[in-house]
Amino acid sequence: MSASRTTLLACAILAMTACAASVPSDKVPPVWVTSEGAIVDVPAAAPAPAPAAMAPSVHVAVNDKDLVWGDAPPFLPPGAKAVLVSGDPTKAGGFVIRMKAPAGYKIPAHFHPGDEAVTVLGGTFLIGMGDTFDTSKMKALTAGGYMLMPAGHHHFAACGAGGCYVQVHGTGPFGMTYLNPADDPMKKMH
Ligand SMILES: [Cu+2]
Repeated sequence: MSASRTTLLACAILAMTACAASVPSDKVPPVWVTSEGAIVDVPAAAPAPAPAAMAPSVHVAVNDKDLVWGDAPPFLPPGAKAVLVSGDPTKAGGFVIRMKAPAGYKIPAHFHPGDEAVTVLGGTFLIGMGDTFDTSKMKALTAGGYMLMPAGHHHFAACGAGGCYVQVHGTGPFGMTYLNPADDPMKKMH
């Protein structure tokens, strides 16, 4: 890491007023600091416009208590409740889902066509990577915890003590493929 990057990292961690003295504000490029403390430059150029095929965004501002819950979609094992907070997972574009399930709820090994991001809102969410469900390989995430599962990565999940309440976001179209077809709840329905 270069000296200037080290300075930027320190600036990002300290209060902004502490940085103003050492780095003129007009010389500090916009940066993000990652979860591991790395610096990511924010490009000066504007992002490319969204593809025309993408579903238009719709304004959402909702409190947790006002969400209307239903049974989770049938591609998830039964027992979970879910609500689509924004977007449409069946179309191109961003979506946000919330899901609640009781302690002991399990999702067998599977993968998705796009990245899957999970933010834990309550309880304990257990996540593991690999081709078969293995409790010993799982990490427990609690409220405020976050997980990003890259597209195509094999993983499995469960709810720990207190059940789990998670927010899932990603970019559609969303899909779910179970590594063992016998685990697919859609197939079990027929
Ligand atoms: Cu998943």
